[in-house]
Amino acid sequence: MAEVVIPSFDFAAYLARSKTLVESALNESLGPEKPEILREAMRYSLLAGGKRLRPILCLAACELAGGDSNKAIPTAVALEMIHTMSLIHDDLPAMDNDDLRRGRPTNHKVYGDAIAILAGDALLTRAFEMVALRSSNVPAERLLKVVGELSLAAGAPGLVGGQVVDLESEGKDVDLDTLEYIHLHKTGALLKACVICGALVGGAEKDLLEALSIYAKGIGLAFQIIDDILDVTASSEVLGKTAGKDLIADKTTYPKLLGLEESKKRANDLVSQAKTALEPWSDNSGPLLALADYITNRDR
Ligand code: GRG
Repeated sequence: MAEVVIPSFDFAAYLARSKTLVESALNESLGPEKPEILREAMRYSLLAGGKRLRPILCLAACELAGGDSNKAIPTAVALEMIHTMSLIHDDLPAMDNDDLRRGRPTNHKVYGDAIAILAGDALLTRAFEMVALRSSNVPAERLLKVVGELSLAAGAPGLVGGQVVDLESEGKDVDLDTLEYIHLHKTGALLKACVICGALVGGAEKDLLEALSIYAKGIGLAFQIIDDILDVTASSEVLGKTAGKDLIADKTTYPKLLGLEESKKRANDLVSQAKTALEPWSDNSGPLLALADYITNRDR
């Protein structure tokens, strides 16, 4: 009997294809904002590159739920808009005060603080417009749930809350629980929204949504641990943002609390737990499993 050969999943090709799709959707997503300076500032940061991990996670989760990922494109764009807004605001002098992002001068360095704040605000609100007004052929009750998830992820229960605790913790001794709180909110909440929103558009049932929440918690924390590690091991050129910022700002990080080796081990364990949660969907979870590995193996 002929041996059955299961084609292996070509992650590099998948990533390249998804990234091209996302870049083109992002490029088409803006306009015709007025005045021109606002449009320019929004485009400057949104189209500055980046790994596009969040929209790709959203599209992959939609497919895992059995949906057509084309219908999730407005939601995927919305997630990247919220992420980009958070980077613009995070870089402001009143927050992390950074000059370099995605390999370019930060938004406020080019457009000034006021326009940078407003460009972030416009991207945040545009994200909700993408879901509510620019999605097609997705049942309204699914879109309503997506809007709810995005609100939770961006607001006090997510990014904003995590950022406040992060800012308040600067220069203080922070324990592992607080560090985990910061990262689950500041970074993890949006990553969770990516897979949950994608799956909601795809029509996921409760069991898949629960599994994806566990998956997202694992990859969210692992992502941040790797971010902390790269801050001390990689160069600004490779990262496209200022390396060594955590040390300068006297921030508590995983490497500071656990050491580099233990931090790497913890990230790997979290990714394993994340992947285990998707075992019942093993026929179609290739992209999400590979994305989880990509998070721990990345160099930027
Ligand atoms: C105003 C609603 C509102 C929220 C803003 C400023 C803020 C609240 C939160 C900060 C959130 C933040 C910047 C978290 C860091 C997340 C992180 C690790 C970003 C880097 O993500 P990558 O590596 O970046 O995916 P690229 O550039 O590849 O997209």
